[in-house]
Amino acid sequence: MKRLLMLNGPNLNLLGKREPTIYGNSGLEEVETELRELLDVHGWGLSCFQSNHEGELIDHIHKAEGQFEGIIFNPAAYTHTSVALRDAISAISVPVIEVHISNVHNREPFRRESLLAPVCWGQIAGLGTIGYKVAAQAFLEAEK
Ligand code: DHK
Repeated sequence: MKRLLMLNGPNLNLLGKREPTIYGNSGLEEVETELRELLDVHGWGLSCFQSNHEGELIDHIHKAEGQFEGIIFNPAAYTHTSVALRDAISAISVPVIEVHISNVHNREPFRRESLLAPVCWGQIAGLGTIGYKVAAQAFLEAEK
């Protein structure tokens, strides 16, 4: 069975409660369930992992090698700071799509830079939690 990994970084465990005007009202579990349902229709599986710790995200990226067709990754604040996550993505051959719920380009200037986007297949920002589904759709299309 083809499978995707959805990774979410720091503070995204608070999705739905955290700054809802920016990140929306849906909780992470709800987003995961909807994504699982979408993939299920196509016969694909989904694994999900959220962590507030950089090293745990790195470990999951390493372990993804050979296990998944793609990774949907919202690195949250690590997007703008983490050379270690960038190196982890570069170290594996599984394609990664970086997802941001908010439009990082119309917020504080420090959110405009992503250290990870240059080593990802693509980046989605500003579509709310729909962005995770758009990323899944891209992997489904690419594997047709
Ligand atoms: C989530 C965060 O937690 C921020 O640190 C990023 C991203 C943006 C998002 O839009 O999903 O800057």
